[in-house]
Amino acid sequence: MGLLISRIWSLFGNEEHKLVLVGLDNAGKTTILYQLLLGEAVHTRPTIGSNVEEIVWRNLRFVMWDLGGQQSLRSAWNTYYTNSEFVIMVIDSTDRQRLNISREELHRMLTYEELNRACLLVFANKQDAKGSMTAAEISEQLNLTAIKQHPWHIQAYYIWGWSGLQAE
Ligand SMILES: Nc1nc2c(ncn2[C@@H]2O[C@H](COP(=O)(O)OP(=O)(O)O)[C@@H](O)[C@H]2O)c(=O)[nH]1
Ligand SMILES: [Mg+2]
Repeated sequence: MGLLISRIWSLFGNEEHKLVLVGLDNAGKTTILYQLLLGEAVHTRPTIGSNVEEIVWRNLRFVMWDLGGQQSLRSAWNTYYTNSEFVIMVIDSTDRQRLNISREELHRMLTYEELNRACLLVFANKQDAKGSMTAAEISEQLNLTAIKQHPWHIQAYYIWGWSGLQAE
């Protein structure tokens, strides 16, 4: 399903790779991650912070958190960014009200030096839900075209769509 996902899978080797998985609460992060990892993942430190999880699968280390959480925690999140090669942002495509929060957090995150070399993958999730925004709308709302320093891709997605996407 597109270049970025292929690049994620091409990371397999002996070295460990770090990915950051973010999105507002209820966006679908946990669901997507567990689907991708087929239940084989291991939680290493489930309570790094109240809403930060670290999940290891083979040689991939995902640090996952809910955006829009406590401000105090957020300031410490950049310490988890170091050497991350991918930022995966999950958007609930039905959640129009809070899209601006995701936009602000995304652009703020990408200014961190620790993420200089990171590629960005945005999942426009819940495409099956009634009234969901299209990936194009979300791309515009998130102002993705303003991102020049990072390769990025937005993927229309929903949880039951995985088998189809895999076949691509
Ligand atoms: N309709 C629909 N619901 C989804 C989809 N993905 C996740 N959900 C639901 O959204 C809710 C939040 O998912 P969760 O993975 O816990 O979100 P998180 O807070 O970002 O980790 C759950 O009830 C999921 O079943 C999707 O593609 N379509
Ligand atoms: Mg979750």
